[in-house]
Amino acid sequence: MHSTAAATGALLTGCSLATKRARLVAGLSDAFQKDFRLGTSVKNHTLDTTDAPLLSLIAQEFNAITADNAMKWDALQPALKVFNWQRADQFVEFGRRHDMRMVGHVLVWHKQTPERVFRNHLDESDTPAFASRTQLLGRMEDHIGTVVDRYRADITEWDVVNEAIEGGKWLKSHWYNIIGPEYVQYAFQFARDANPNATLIYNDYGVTNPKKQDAILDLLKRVKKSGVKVDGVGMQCHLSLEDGYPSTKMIEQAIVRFAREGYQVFITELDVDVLPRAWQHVRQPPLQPLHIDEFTASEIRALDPYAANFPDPVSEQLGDRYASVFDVFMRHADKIPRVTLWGTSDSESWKNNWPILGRTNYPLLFDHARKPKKAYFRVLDVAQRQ
Ligand code: 9MR
Repeated sequence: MHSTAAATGALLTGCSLATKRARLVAGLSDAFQKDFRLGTSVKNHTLDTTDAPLLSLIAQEFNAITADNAMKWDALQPALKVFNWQRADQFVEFGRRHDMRMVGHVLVWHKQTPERVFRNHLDESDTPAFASRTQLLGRMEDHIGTVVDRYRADITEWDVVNEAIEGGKWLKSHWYNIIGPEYVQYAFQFARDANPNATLIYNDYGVTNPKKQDAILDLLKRVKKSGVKVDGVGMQCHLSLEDGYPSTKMIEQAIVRFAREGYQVFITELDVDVLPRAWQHVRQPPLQPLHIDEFTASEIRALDPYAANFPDPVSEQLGDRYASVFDVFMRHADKIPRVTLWGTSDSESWKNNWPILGRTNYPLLFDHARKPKKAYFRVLDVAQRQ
């Protein structure tokens, strides 16, 4: 099905870690075929420009895809009852052509949802009053029903609700404030009604924090009690090299805990930030990042240290980190149906622009020139050691 040329070329030229067996592997996802699906996210830009080399690399190396922005509310329903399917259709067409598992991301989130969704449309003032609970539930039902039904035959895994918990508490989003905590169970109910056979996931970041786990498990218990089934928990896994947080052990504990509670565990947005965290530089509120050019020369050296090149020792460290988390995923492959990276090549990563705009980051498995990195071969090595 896939052409083997690209990966074979990569393996032959890429790294001494490639074993003889590695040369026989068509792509990274093939190496994990017996363990879990290996996915990546696809950017709007990639779909808009039909970036053929990147799309063929994706088809070569991965067997699952998530649209990083094309299926968010603002993309699919920019104005009330006005749907725009163009990009999402392209995404699905690509997945279909390559027989990939397609993940719908995301039905209900507080971000990338037009403010008007939460407002009373009959109120024509500049700052219209909030929608009523009934109005908002109606819009949610309409959005979820329309979207899930349209892609019923192709999208069998949905991130239904994203990031409802902050720290150990409910995030006070418009969804929460207008509908109450039941908004989560309604979202799952509407998705289930629209596609009873789909795998429905609750997705969140920072889930290695035990307080956050408690809150997520409470949330899931509420949904279960209401008679609605949630199939899985999505652990985003945006990791950092700087302080090794969260530790591999914490990641493992989270996987084991969610699985013990009866949920499949999906690794949904894996990447490893190699730059200093720099959160202190985000303007708050409203979480506005500064551009790296706004800093002094010495600050730039500290905050964006690898702008010219990615030093070997750091590349090794990145490889170690990837190898250790994939070791854990392999040990728990019976609980994990899919591991998805949040992007393919370093140049497409959101981590180049967050929490500072315009830095040069190296969080993924393919470098800025789309060549496989040491980390790629370390991950491949984990697959082949078993
Ligand atoms: O990758 C997405 C990036 O292009 C967007 O600017 C960003 C804005 O909200 O969302 C990114 O994806 C997020 C995902 O949808 C949910 N988890 C966190 C991801 C990184 O911010």
